[in-house]
Amino acid sequence: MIRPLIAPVTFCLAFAALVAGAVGAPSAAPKASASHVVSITMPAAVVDYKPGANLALVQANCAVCHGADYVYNQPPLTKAQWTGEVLKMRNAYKATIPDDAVEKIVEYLMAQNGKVASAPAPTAVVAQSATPVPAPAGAAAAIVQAKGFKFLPASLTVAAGTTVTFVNEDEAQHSFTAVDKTNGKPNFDSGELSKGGKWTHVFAKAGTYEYFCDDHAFMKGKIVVTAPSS
Ligand code: HEC
Ligand SMILES: [Cu+2]
Repeated sequence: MIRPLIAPVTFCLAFAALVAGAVGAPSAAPKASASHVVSITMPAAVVDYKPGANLALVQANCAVCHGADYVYNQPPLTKAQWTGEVLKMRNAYKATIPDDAVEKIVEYLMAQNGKVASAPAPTAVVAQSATPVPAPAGAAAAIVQAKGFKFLPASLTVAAGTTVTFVNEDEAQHSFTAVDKTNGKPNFDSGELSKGGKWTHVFAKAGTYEYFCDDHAFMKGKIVVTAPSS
């Protein structure tokens, strides 16, 4: 459903030509190859990221590999889908995006090309407005990782209504499993996730949810869900 573009191919060719030019330069005909290199510079006319909150983070983390057209050519995506895209860049394409940048980048992407989920949007269904609008409170997203046989962050506090994405970054399988102590039933359970596997859960009700890994009982974490502020 998501169509990639051909930009990376162009980029790779241009890059290869640049490298070839640079390698050739010292030995043979320096002047000729120098002008050759200039003629190969990448077209700067690719689509730019538009102004908005956290723009700098996006430029620093996303512009390395491809242009902003990748973002603007998508249909509007929901917050969960944008979070998935950013995590995919990291898991599948090895983008080095710091954990604390993911949520902010997703905020930016939502403001640029986001689809507000039609489900429980409490107050403002922020319609297409020219100026970027901060995501409505209550439709927030957060991420928890299983990494190095630990949950990161081990304790996460979110407002009710937040979608939490659980991601396994380890080679080993992990699960995110919470059991209701009063009746022994699962509060939530991601099931086994392999490396790169992710699972999302919407925390609708306030409360403290302690969870563990089914395979590694020493892995423990908790999600504290606070009542909606409205
Ligand atoms: C390490 C390189 C790299 C970085 C950094 C990177 N991407 Fe990508 N991105 C890719 C590759 C590779 C593709 C797939 C290209 C293809 O198939 O033509 C892609 C594709 C996409 C697509 C198209 C949909 C899809 O899933 O294929 C979107 C949207 C996207 N990237 C957004 C982003 C955003 C937002 C960031 C910054 C948070 C980012 N990318 C950072 C490498 C990267
Ligand atoms: Cu585990």
